[in-house]
Amino acid sequence: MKKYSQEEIKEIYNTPLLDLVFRAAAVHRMFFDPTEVQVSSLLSIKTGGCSEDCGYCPQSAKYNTDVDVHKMLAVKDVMEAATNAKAGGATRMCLGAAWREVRDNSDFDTVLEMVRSINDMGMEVCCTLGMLTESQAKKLADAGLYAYNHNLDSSEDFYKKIITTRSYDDRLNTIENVRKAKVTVCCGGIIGMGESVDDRIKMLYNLSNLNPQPESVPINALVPVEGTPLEKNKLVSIWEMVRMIAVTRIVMSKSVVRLSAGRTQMSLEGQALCFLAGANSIFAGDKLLTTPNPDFNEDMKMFKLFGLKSKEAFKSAKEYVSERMSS
Ligand code: SAM
Ligand code: DTB
Ligand code: SF4
Repeated sequence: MKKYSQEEIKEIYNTPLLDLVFRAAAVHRMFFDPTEVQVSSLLSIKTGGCSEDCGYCPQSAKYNTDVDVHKMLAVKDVMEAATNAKAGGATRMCLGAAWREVRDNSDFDTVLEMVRSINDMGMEVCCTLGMLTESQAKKLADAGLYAYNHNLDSSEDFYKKIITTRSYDDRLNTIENVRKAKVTVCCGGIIGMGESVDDRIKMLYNLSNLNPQPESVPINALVPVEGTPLEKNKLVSIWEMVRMIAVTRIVMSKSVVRLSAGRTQMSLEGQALCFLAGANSIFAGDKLLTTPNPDFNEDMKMFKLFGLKSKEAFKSAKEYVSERMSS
């Protein structure tokens, strides 16, 4: 896999937009069927009251937002959500908890049970629970976890301006623990927080130089939420989103690139350009963790209009998890 320097990534980033999309679309076709989009469903299993101060996040206890704080959901409610998501064509169930880090307590045991049950249903399971130790990552792997989401979110310098309660190195450390447990890595970032183009380039450099590269890369457009420090941020322009997706596709050509938060702010035409530029995954369902997402039926109409289909996946996911368990 070619590794790009920061200068090279900058040069790619600054390519005239339509040339850039053309180039990214060509790379996309070398490694993927461009008609297939992997559909994930996202569920918040523990909402709000988080001790971190991530400036973008409505779930931080430091900000006064409209989010209803909720303790852990019951396993049966999560199973019901997973069953509905699978029936709708989702192949991955992503469970999010507003935790700074995982603690070895009964809530974690419940998460492990959720992971086991969803894996048994034949869906890929992804968790995003904050920081993890190596032994916690191993426990999740043994329960059948397919992927762990932990984003770098921005450059190291900009990160310090957005979050003070943990460091970039803490993030990298958790990613390393996930790797050691042989769970696949889902790691990306957000644009629209007030970062510079150089911050975006540095983030893409850091992501693409993880070894191995993350299997999936979510690109989120900030959803500005009232009560958070970034509530007044201007919505990110679709052209910046298309550019970001295209560069991500070129520098991490074998990774699944997820057009993540912010789709309710985008037109169909804008999303079409994102798919053309190499996005090949979305979150479906009318809610992300706490903020709205497009209606599921509208997304299916969009797929039909664009000639896209939900990727069947999982064949290899179940194999991957069982091979890992026996190795
Ligand atoms: N607590 C865990 C953590 O911080 O890793 C997991 C949940 S956290 C909500 C997962 C990711 O959601 C963040 O890393 C960030 O990229 C994204 N996110 C959170 N709030 C967002 C917002 N308002 N707009 C766009 N993306 C957001
Ligand atoms: C990611 O990168 N985006 C998703 C997922 N990983 C967990 C979360 C988006 C959250 C948007 C704000 C919210 O709904 O609370
Ligand atoms: Fe907590 Fe994660 Fe939100 Fe940060 S992004 S406040 S760690 S839930």
